[in-house]
Amino acid sequence: MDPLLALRPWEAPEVTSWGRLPMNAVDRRAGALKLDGDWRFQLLPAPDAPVSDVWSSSYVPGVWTMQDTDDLPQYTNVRMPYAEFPPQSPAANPTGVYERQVDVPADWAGRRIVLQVGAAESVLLVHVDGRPVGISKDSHLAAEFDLTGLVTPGERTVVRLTVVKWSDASHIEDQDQWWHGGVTRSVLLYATDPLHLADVTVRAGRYGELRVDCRVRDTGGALPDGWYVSGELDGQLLGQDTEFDRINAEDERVSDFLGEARLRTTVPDVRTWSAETPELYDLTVRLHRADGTVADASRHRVGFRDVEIVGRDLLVNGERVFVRGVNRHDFHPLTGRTVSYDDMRADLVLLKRFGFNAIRTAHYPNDPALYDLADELGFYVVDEADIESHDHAHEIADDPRYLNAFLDRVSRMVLRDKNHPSVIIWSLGNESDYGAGHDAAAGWVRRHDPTRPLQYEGAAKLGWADPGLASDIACPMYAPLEDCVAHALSGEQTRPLIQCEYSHAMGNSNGTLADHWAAIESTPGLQGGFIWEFWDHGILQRVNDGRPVGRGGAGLYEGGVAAPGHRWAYGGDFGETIHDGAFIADGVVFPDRTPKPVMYEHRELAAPVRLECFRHEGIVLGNHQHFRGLDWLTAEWELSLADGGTRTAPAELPALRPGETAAVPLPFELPEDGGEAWLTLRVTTAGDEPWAPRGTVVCLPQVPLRAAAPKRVLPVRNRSVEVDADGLLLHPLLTSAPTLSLWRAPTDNDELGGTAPRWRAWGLDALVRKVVDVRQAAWSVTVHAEYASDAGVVRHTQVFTPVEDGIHVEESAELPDALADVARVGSVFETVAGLDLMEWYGQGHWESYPDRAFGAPVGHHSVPVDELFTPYLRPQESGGRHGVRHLTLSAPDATGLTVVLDEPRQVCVTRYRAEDLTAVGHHDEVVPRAGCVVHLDAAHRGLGTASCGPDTSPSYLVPPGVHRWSWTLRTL
Ligand code: IPT
Repeated sequence: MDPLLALRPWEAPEVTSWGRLPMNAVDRRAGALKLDGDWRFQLLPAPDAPVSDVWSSSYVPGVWTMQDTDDLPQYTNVRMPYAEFPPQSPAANPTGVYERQVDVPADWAGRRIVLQVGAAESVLLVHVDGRPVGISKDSHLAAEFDLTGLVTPGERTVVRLTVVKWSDASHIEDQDQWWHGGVTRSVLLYATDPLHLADVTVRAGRYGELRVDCRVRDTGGALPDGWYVSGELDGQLLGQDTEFDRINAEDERVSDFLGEARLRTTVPDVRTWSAETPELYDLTVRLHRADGTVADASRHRVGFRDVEIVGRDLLVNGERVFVRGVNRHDFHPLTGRTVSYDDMRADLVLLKRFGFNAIRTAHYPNDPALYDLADELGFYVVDEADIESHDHAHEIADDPRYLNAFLDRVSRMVLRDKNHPSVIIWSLGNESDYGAGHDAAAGWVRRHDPTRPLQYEGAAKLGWADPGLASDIACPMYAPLEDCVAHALSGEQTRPLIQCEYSHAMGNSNGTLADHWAAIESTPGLQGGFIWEFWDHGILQRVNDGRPVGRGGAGLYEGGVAAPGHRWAYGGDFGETIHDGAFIADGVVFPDRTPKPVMYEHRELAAPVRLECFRHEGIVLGNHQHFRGLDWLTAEWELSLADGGTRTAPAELPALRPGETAAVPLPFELPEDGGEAWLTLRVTTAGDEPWAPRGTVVCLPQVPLRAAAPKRVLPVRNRSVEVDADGLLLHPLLTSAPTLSLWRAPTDNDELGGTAPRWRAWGLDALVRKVVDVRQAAWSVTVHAEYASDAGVVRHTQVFTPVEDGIHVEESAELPDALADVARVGSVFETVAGLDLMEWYGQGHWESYPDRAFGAPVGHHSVPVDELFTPYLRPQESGGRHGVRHLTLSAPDATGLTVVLDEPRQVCVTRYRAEDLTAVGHHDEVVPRAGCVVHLDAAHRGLGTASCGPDTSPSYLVPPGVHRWSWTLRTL
């Protein structure tokens, strides 16, 4: 029997690898043979099933679960998709066998030849020409195998990769994402001289000090005499650290088999690296033979920066930086897990444009290119090891059989990523309880890399002030904001509090993000956090046969929406019986990377330039960055008058250092008329940034200049209002008269947080209106109606009064005390077809809700009705606009209607009734109505984040009692 199979490594947690080379930070991508492309492939029902002669093909890098096999993606969060207890796997264990021929270049004769498999999940067995080569686990890090002597330069060789899907390792790769199987990153074959750089460690500090530690080996055996290393930094030669050599020699630490050398320099006037100023230097390290010829070389991009924790502050280059982070998974709607360089770049560019400066690589090390991009574009990275044993966390954390795997995964990540300036914190993994395995791994990291702090949420659970050995940071997840503030004020805080996950972005969510940031920026000890998460992991699926579309699907989606005949699949959509539904759709971007409205909220919260209104003498402008001036920005003033349109004027940004403010004169003479007035500073990039072309909006800070004057309603006596026998308003532009609405299509937060089930129990989803009384006065009509809920009767009054060109509607609703927390109190009506454009004065133009309205500036906005709606993966309440003062719905021939509200209100205009959305699970199932469904809300519940974490705060709830609102309806 094959010795690799005989070991049954898929049920042996002690076996983390066999025949695998040690991890290192030498980049071998340049000059390597890329073995990507179609490989011969067959899928076996189990790892020990016989390999047949029947081959199909599979694309590498890629997962077979997204290609043409019957093993489809499955989504589970915490629970394992099978019942076997660790370290066991199910007997039905899909195993992919990949094979291809490789022509080994003839000029590699005499060289060391290495195969690198970028990533494979979850167990990789390697054979070459039928001979066993090695085994590797750790699905998100590369495995290298020395093929020297096994392959012959100038000849053709057959490489076989056998990938077992389920294993003991699956129990520690139980992350909240789709389960797949395959080879997910590129496969390379490269050659080096037998005398080679085994590893290079670069340390570069903010005062320009650079130290490069090299490890040298020779596969031939003992090192040849006279080898030495040299280094060059942006053309400047580095010096040999002779002190290091002397101490090594005196201590007799010099070895014949392991060469160690250290290079040093100090760069004067160094340009330091930070997320705002990602300055990089080019370093080349060369390994020479005694005659000076170069045996090996390694290139690195070096960022000079310091990270340290002082007291309860995390400092980058001595500055307490705010961590505006997001959790990012490797995801793509067509490939499942495999992401290209362009994909990663597009992810990071988008994050930069929306004010993010940090990434937690949830929950495993990412492709090496991601760290290069983070160095280059400027991100702080929490690099997380591939350990999540969520379903069996307690058993595994102290299980000695898994100890080796913990150490292996954490140490390999550190060995690979230690030279990246972007990596500022190591993370021991996610959701794996806390045990001796973590402390062992923490010990290894502290010894190997004392230059970075370490975090682990499972340890922080012990107590934020004292999380044991495994965390230098209090890094809870989804902690209530009050608790964070209380901790920071308690006098007991010992370390920075940076939430590793917060503000769960499932569906229409991220309520109270602005409250978080107000607290973070004003409370010493709080420094930020990482939003959960970047992606909605919807897989593009054909509706007719239920199969993933796969790599060929580019162009089958746009603006967050799948093309007709397709949809974004979530848990259960591939026929899985064990799954966790739409919980996989919880990102700040759609599966095609279209930003959700929360991105605009975030962009404004991260604004580098802020405004404060300074009475009438001027505007105070502040630089809210940590390291940069304002010279990279340009700006324009916009004055927006409720009754007078928008005016613009060029703005001069003062020269301000980080943290400084300056008063600037009011750029406009405020006109006497025009009503309510707001001043916006439209801030854009002054030149091309690596992540944004010149003119990209960076932020839109805003201050109010003048409040609205009280509105007067003048009844006209020569006209009347028509209502039917039930007291329902008759109006030529309305197909459904205004009635009371207390319900919204539940958001994911409403459902999972338990509010929607309560609303249903009260009967709010199916309230029946009963007219009590219709009273016709001289010129107005008063209608009393009742809506009987299971928590008591809601009384609703409408008074319709004719006014110039229209009808004024005054409403009140009285909610019994038991209806303590409803979705909304307001009017809903429907219009005739053809009113396709909405223009309004209020917040916008993107979607906003009471607790997610910081980033939507007040102004005049205009959006086609079809585009008001946000197509969250599971249809739910969406499309709302906060703080609307007046709106117009018009047809192309300029007919239509106007609504003027008594005060800024939450308004929602879409093509859908709440019940249309509630009835379906995906967007392809919901049919838009021809007319508009219009909600005008006296009160609307905040969104919160209760699908995972805190609900909205009490101030955003809709209280019982009497609500009053009024509005005027006019025909255009
Ligand atoms: C937390 C997980 O770390 C993350 O992977 C994801 O599942 C998130 O929640 C929810 O989407 S764990 C949760 C039990 C708090």
